[in-house]
Amino acid sequence: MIELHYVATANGLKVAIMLAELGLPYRVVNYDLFGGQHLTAEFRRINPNSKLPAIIDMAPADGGEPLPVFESGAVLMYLAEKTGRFLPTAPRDRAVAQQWLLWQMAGLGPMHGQAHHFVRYAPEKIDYAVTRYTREARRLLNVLDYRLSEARFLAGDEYSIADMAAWPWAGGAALIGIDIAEFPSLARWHAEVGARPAVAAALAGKETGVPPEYMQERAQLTAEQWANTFGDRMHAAASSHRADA
Ligand SMILES: N[C@@H](CCC(=O)N[C@@H](CS)C(=O)NCC(=O)O)C(=O)O
Repeated sequence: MIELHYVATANGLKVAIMLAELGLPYRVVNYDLFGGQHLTAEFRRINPNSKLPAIIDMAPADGGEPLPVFESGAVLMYLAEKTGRFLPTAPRDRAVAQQWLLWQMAGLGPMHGQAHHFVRYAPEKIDYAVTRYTREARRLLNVLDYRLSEARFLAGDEYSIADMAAWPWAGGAALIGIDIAEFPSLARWHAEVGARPAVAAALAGKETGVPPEYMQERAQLTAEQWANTFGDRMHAAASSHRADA
């Protein structure tokens, strides 16, 4: 049994997709990010970085105590290794899958994340930041389009955790004003992956589906919601282990 600590953002969806693909039994613990439910000492013991998603494997292969894993890319790799699925085994193919997974984690996700922040969440419109990050977001979609013009999936012929990681971020580009129809190979791949029953199930699931408040083009946050996600309360959680904090 896997416990999924979850919010239905792009990073959360990656793991919901993987769990649906695997058909493993899992239990979802949903968090209200804007309400600050992720800022507790209890959740910090699961993820010291106080971000979602994370999992706890209640029955790890070594038979030891429940194992928490955080960082969505590490969670995908952990589940792939646990089950022997969705990560190629041949060294060459595995290297290709891992490089695209890490490219998503280090590039596509963080840069699109900044674009979403400055386009959708920043209380003031800062032209330089909007331009800098939406241009970079578009550049990364071009990289994805190029790769998918030469291969069916990111790792090659096989659908893998690299696709699961990149897919929710590519789809979210609409919210920062980018239409992925501009990128023909990316759009072809996006439709093919999106048609997988597990992907549809993760997107629409009772506990994993995306609520409309996460889809707002321009988010309206109260001061308290702001403090919980981008402001003082979120920062204070990182030093909460020290008496002087
Ligand atoms: N690199 C991390 C990013 C996790 C992350 O930033 N999660 C967001 C939701 S997508 C979050 O928990 N935000 C809450 C906050 O920043 O307080 C991963 O891929 O797991």
